[in-house]
Order: sequence, then C-alpha cells, then structure tokens
Amino acid sequence: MNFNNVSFEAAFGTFQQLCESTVPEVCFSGRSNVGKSSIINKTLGRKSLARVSTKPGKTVTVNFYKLDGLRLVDLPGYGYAKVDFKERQRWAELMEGYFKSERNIPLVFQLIDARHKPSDFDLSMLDFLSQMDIPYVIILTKCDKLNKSEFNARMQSIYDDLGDLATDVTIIPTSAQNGMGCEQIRDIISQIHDSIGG
Ligand SMILES: Nc1nc2c(ncn2[C@@H]2O[C@H](COP(=O)(O)OP(=O)(O)O)[C@@H](O)[C@H]2O)c(=O)[nH]1
Ligand SMILES: [Mg+2]
Repeated sequence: MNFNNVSFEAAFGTFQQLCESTVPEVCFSGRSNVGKSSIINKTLGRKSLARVSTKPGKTVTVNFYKLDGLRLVDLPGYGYAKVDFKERQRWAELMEGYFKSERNIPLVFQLIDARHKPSDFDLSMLDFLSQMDIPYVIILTKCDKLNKSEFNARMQSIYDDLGDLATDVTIIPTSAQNGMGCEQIRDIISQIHDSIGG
C-alpha cells in the first residue's frame, strides 16, 4: 500500500452534507485535543495534512482524507467542557448521522489520553461502537509525556479500566512526538487495504 498517496478530500459540518460512502472509511475518534490530527499526520509522515488545533474544541467537522483506495476519517472531538449546548447538539447529530447511515466502516481507532483513565465519554463511545458491531482498536496517545513507571502502570491498568470493552481489543501505545506505535497503526491500515483488494 502506498502511504504517500494521500490527500485531503473534504470537511463536513452537518450530517446532511456528508458525501456518499464509496470506499471503506477508517476512523479516528476521541475527545477534543486527545491527539487525533497529530497521530494522523505522524502515521502518514505528513507535517500538516490534518490541522492540529491550538484551541481545543474548535472544529466540529468530519474530515475525510483519501488514502490509496481508502478514506481516513478525522471525527469531531467530544467532551470539551467549554463547548455550548448548541455545539454539543450539533456534534451528537453529526456523529449519530455518520455512524447510522449505512457507511462502510471497517475499523475505528478510538484514541484515549495515556495520562488519564478513560473518561465516561471514552467508555460510552466504546460501548456505542460495540453495540453497533463496529470493530475498534484503542490508541493511547501522548505516551511521551509519561515516564517509564507511569507508562508501565498505565499499561497494567488499562485492561482493567476498560473491562469487557477491551476483550480481544488491540491497544497501541503511541506518541505523535516520537512516532511510537505509528508503524503498528500503518500495519493495521495496510491489512484493511489488502483485504479489500486495493
Ligand atoms: N507531547 C505530545 N503532544 C501531543 C501528542 N499528540 C498531540 N499532542 C498535542 O496535543 C494538542 C492537540 O492535538 P490535536 O492533534 O490537535 O488533537 P485533536 O483535537 O484530537 O485532533 C496539540 O497541542 C498537540 O501538539 C503527542 O503524542 N505527544
Ligand atoms: Mg483535530
């Protein structure tokens, strides 16, 4: 698979605007500021394909990237405290609309900040994905911010924290700063690419 064959395709602010699901869509989901755009950039070896936010919670859009016969989807972040009710409503409609419109979604990468236990939002997102029967892989972000003992402790407790939601689920510790875990993310995307005969 050719990871250089990537480009921005489109951004959508409402569910009604979403373009058709013509190719398999591999999603990146997680709360605002967790590091979705950063890990997409690092995984693809692009400095600024996906916009890294300086102000969290600003972009409530679904962003599509074309990648060699697949689509990568940067989903809008959730759970940012300062976003008002209307924006939350818009977020919920966009996400519901996205996931419930018969799209071809072979996998969701669910991002969780490695420095903290999964939030209630993270858990309900995983619960939603399991109920929808959408396969997911968990990406722990910003591992460079942990020292060795903090990192080990987090890796020890993450399966307990997630309980049933982590059964048979791959968990990848990553860093968009030093590239940790990005090769494993590329491998998973490659496998999906190969399985569709692209
Ligand atoms: N140290 C460190 N900072 C990160 C990492 N990933 C993201 N960040 C920072 O976290 C902030 C939010 O990142 P962004 O990718 O925009 O998050 P998004 O809202 O989930 O797309 C930015 O300031 C990034 O530079 C990482 O792996 N390590
Ligand atoms: Mg982003």
